[in-house]
Amino acid sequence: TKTIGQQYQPNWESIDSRPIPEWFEDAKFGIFIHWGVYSVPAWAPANEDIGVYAKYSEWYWWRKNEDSAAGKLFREHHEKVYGEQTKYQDFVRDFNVRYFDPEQWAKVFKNAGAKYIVLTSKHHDGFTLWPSSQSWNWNSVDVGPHRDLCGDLNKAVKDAGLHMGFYYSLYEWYNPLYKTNLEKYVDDHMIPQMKDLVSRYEPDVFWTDGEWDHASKAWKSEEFLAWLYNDSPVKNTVVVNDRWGKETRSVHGGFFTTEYDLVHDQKGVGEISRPWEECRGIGTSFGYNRIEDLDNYSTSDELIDLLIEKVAGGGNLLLDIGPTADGRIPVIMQQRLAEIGAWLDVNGEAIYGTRKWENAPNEPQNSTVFYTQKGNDLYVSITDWEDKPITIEGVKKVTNINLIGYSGKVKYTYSGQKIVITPPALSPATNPGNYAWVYKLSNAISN
Ligand code: FUL
Repeated sequence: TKTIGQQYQPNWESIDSRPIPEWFEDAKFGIFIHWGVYSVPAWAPANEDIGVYAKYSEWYWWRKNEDSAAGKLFREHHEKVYGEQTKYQDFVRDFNVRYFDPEQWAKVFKNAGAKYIVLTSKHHDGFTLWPSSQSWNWNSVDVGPHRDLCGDLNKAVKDAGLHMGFYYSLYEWYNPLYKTNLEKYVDDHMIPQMKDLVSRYEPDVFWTDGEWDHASKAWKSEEFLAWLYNDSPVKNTVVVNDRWGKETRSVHGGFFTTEYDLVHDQKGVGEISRPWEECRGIGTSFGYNRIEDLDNYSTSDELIDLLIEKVAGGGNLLLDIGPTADGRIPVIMQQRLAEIGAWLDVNGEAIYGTRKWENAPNEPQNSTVFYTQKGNDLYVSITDWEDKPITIEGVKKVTNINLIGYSGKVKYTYSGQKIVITPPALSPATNPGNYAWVYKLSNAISN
């Protein structure tokens, strides 16, 4: 079997044999950031019945030119607010990031309990958040903020002790070279940009996207990954996803991705055998959408349950935030992150460094009981408190059961590999927290 740090060949068989650095599976919770020129109009028809993708505000430029029901809504909005003459490129003037404070952002992320960050270095509009010489006059140093946003956040996030990563879109909607000469685009634009990003900022996650127009051969993904794994400064730590060509999702690359629970492949999430990661926004968009209100946002309770559910299924959660064009993380997003962090402060041991419990029963869709394991210990997370007994089957005679954060004793019975827990009567003074509760079953698992 292969180990990290050995030589890989530029073909999928070899690339796929590289183990995914363990830090990623242990991390469980990351924060995704969609931030760019689209944060200026910051709009999508969140409340229309138009499907998941048409509610993404970062697609503004494309949608406004699209001949579709969603396109019509974007156009109407654009013409009404900005006038037909206003071009998407004009928005860059207002992408001023005036209040962007990378240390404050990093503090928010750290307090949220996130272990890694993924920032859009370049979305499908081609605008780069670093001074890319391949993206002359369409990057955040030449125009708009006049700041190296990738560099500034990279430093703050790493100083806070978190892993830093970049999202990078392979394709660009309106780059003339992309349309007319794909090979030249890949050789002279895309690959140099990717190598530049990796060499400058040494990210631990390289999260590609926008791969669907072409097969991985055309993108030269295998060559790039061989370079990344053999010769780059992050060859021992870097983790990548599965978006490397129209045939690669849930098939090739590093961890598999789902997005608002959608899987872009032939197999489906149930059969996923590699580490995987679900990404989604707190609301219906990745980029900031100014028309979303409280009804569009998931509650802290829902987000904590989502994290528990994904981790119990063996996955990570990459929860997205959309900062504003003037560089602020909307306070409601900060509040959600803070509550997740407060819950993790108490219950994090049931999340970080755990793995899916292989003996977990097939619970129904609406189950409120979730399992993770670490060593010989089993964690049972309850997303809705109920006073009735909880039965867990297929376990050894445990040495102890406790409710994390609660100092009282937990009563249980054991017989025939079956444990029945009687939930303690919690009072406001003894309740360890809100939203979800975790029983730790010490030595419930035999190896
Ligand atoms: C998608 C993109 O098209 C969305 O805009 C977003 O970046 C999401 C994470 O990936 O495929």
